[in-house]
Amino acid sequence: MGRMLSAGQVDAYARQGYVSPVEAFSPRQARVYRDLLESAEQAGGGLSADRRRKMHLYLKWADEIVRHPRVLDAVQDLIGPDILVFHLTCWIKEPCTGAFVSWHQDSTYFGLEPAQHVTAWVALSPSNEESGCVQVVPGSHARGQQRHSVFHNSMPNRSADRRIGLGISYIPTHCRCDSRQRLSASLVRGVDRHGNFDLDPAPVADFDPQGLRCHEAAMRRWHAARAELIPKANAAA
Ligand SMILES: O=C(O)CCC(=O)C(=O)O
Repeated sequence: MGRMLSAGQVDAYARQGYVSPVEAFSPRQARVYRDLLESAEQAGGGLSADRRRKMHLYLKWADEIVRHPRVLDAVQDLIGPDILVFHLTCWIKEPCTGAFVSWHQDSTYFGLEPAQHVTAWVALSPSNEESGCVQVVPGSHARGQQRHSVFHNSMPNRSADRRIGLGISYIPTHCRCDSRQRLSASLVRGVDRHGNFDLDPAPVADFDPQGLRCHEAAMRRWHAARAELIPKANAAA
């Protein structure tokens, strides 16, 4: 028995590459976070693609989610006590729209060594087949890096509500990124004894100027690293 996950769930994760569902907080709390997201969308005149990434660097409530004890307890059961947030994407699908995410492996873009990241997909609205939830090929995590069309995706949102989730990618501090571009990350639990990333500060308030500067700098580095890593991963596959 771990801090949050049962032995059976840890075992299922090792075999299948995912464990679901895990209750981090109540639907009422998820609604509070959703309202905060929607206020941020209004305040920012909509959120650009980059502002939907690593939003924990400039939105205090998003920082609260990435440090949520129940989320971190579940992640700790899988990757140990010293934990960084490597990346975050806010995945929004508007109601009754055709947008979908094609089959892919996050490791193509992440370049992590060892490839030990765990993504907590934290739902802020109902995520199910109708609304286009994430689908996973069980056991595909054990097949290494592939060139094409593997191993998770999500279909269009056919429901009447927005489908909103935060995909938070956590790594143990001993992971390093195989890009010349040095990246930043957020230490959310434990100690960083490895120094493989520059550590980002937590925001003091939503949209505070220091948080926004930190977010912009982190995204510049992220794009530079992606431009190196994607061709490299495809060439190696
Ligand atoms: O939320 C989605 O629809 C896709 C999520 C995803 O592909 C990911 O987290 O890598």
